[in-house]
Amino acid sequence: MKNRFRIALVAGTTVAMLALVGHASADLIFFDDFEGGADPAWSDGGTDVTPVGQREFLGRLHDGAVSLTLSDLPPHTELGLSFDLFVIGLWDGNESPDIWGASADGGLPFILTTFRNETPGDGDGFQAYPDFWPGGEHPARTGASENDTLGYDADAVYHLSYTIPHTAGDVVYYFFGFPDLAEEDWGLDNVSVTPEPCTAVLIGLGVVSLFSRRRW
Ligand SMILES: [Ca+2]
Ligand SMILES: [Ca+2]
Ligand SMILES: [Ca+2]
Repeated sequence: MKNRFRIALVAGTTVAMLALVGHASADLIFFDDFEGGADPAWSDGGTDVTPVGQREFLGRLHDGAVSLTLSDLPPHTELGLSFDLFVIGLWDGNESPDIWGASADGGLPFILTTFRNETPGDGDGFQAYPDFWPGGEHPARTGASENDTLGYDADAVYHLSYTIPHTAGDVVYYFFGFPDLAEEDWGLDNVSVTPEPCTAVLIGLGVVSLFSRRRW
């Protein structure tokens, strides 16, 4: 009974510490809000400022890709990426299709989808997001965190987060879009990269080893 109690105590303490420390010390290794210009880690550092709110962002981009290269990453098993995607202009979703995606290290895209910016009632077309394209059929602007806040003819902001298995010391993220018309553009803002797990796992292991040592 004593041993069982001790094991339960160790497990409980470890889980609690993991939750606490893991939350507090997610070691952010990259953040760019593009205010004052883009970080040199971007392949194309051109920025623009939104007509409303004067938010500086990476773009405006049209057909093509931009990459983010990060080196000397701390030890990790997963990489978390989050960013705001600006969808600018009257994107047509599945109709064109107006495709947007992102991938890492030349692997398969972790997002490959379409966006549609028509206002509800303007036509009956769909966008694939939040699903992959082809496949999803959702109303325009589904999942957008902001609508028409940037000051363009039509715009939407999507806050996107993806975690991928990853162990290498370097990473190259690719962001690409292929809307077909000149007035359909996109941009990125508030891009962050976080390696997981962080130091929490090491601290958790330390707690376990401390308790087993006391037992002997
Ligand atoms: Ca910004
Ligand atoms: Ca269009
Ligand atoms: Ca289009």
